[in-house]
Amino acid sequence: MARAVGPERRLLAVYTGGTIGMRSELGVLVPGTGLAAILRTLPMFHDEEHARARGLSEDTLVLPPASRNQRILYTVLECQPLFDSSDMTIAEWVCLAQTIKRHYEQYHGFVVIHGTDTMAFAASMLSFMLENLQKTVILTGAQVPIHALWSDGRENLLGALLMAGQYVIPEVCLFFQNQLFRGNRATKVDARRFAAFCSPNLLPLATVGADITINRELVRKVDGKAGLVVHSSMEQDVGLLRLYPGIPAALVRAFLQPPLKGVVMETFGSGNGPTKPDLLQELRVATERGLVIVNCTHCLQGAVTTDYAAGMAMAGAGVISGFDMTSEAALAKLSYVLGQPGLSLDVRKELLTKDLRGEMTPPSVEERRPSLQGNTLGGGVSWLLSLSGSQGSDLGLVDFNGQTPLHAAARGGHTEAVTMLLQRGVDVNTRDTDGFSPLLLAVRGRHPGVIGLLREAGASLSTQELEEAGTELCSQNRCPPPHALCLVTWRCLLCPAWAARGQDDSEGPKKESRRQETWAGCRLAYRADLEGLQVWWQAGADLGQPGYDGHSALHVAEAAGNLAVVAFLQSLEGAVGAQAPCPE
Ligand code: ASN
Repeated sequence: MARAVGPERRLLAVYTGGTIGMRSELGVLVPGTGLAAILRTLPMFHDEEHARARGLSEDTLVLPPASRNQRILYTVLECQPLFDSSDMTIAEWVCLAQTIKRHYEQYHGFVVIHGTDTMAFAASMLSFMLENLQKTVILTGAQVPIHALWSDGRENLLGALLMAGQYVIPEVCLFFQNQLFRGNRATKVDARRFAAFCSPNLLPLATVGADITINRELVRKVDGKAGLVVHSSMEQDVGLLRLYPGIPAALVRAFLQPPLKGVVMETFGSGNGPTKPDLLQELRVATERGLVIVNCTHCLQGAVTTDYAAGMAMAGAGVISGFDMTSEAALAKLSYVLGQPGLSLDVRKELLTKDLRGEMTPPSVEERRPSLQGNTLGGGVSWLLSLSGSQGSDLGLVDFNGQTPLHAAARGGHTEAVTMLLQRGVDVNTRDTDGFSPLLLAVRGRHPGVIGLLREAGASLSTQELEEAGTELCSQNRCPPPHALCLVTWRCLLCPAWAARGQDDSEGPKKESRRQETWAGCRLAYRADLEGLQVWWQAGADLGQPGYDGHSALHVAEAAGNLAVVAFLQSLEGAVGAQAPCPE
């Protein structure tokens, strides 16, 4: 994930229909043409003066400046026909993916304007169709038409354009009510409220308020060399079956008949279903015939497990766990996996259990054991120890994020487990795929006991970790007083260093994150977050580092009158550059 650079960012907005552009006909809403013409009349969507001065073509709209030296230009491509999204099918979404592919080189990013009713399906489908995506694709829409006096459409569309224009988030996302979700994690949860979507099993990738907070850790990394591939051969004979108490086996049998090739079965709670032999028999017959059945919970939140016999029975009948996937994501994944030519059934089933586009969280190391029989992490580690004998060979096992049992124990603040692992000689400075160590996770979780144990065992934060941590810690209010503006936006024009930065944007993300690192202490000092400062200090961070504008944490704490913080920082002797004169 990177902030997009360059004076002009060009976006393609593909308008497929949906309430956002609908009009009332005979008392009901129907898709409406001419969205671009409406946008042209709204100053928040088009700066006519700039467009004229710049000599932009008729079909190009330009947003008012979002930042001092960047403009977002966009073209609205109106589909024919336009749809209420209830009429969208896999075939329309394939066309959409192909449209993106056709214009991929011309534009920096893509916004898809879509009806909300099936937007989560659309986002999930697109996420599987578009492989090796290196550009931002954001779906958005509205609950109320954009031309109405009170409409969420203006904010949603503007937010989507700003996010796609200003950031490179190489994923299919869904933007609604100030939140940017991973598309295949989102689901529609309200028919009327503006907060129509949620992402029950994954935090938003970004949240927009006075500041834009990006959850960088969650944003998927790209393989820089691979080109975009569009998978158009999606299997259409896939379906969704929701179990209910007492569902007759005969009805299940009728549903599972050919030509159906794959089914997402929504089960109760953590993946449980009726254990009636006749129903299980129908499932078993179908899976043995080659029908692929994926188990998803019909609960909004949580995952499929085999904690219960009623869940184990599903697995016993050949049903594959969909873990914490939404049903929309599972259906899209089935369609994608079954549509791939030339794969054996076993390979397809294997693919379904893997996280392909960030759509699921497969169980990590400590969750691969029966969780309700020993649900403390210490229990999990003991289990691993019993497997590994005295050598601790399996203790280096990593989950799909490259995290070891020590990461898990440190993250959860389990001092007993950390002690056990360290005694077994695990690598204290092991890094996960993002380069994060157990020490960083303990700092984030604010677990001083664990931090102490790890430090004693020789753990230290890498430069990269301090950079990443700085980014995260500074994500709310990044800049210390005395400038009031600093508290609203990190682009405080009053700060001399920021002003200097504006003249040279070529310094790159590395330098930016180094600067942010030094702000972390300042922010904590301003908020009088003594605990936060203490854990960073305990982990070896240098709290004496001045911020980009020359203020140290001590200066900030003094200016804000945070006496406890001042006392703490002064007590650190030598660790804090308290003697440096305040620059203002
Ligand atoms: N029926 C509309 C659609 O999905 C609902 C909306 O967009 N809010 O196209």
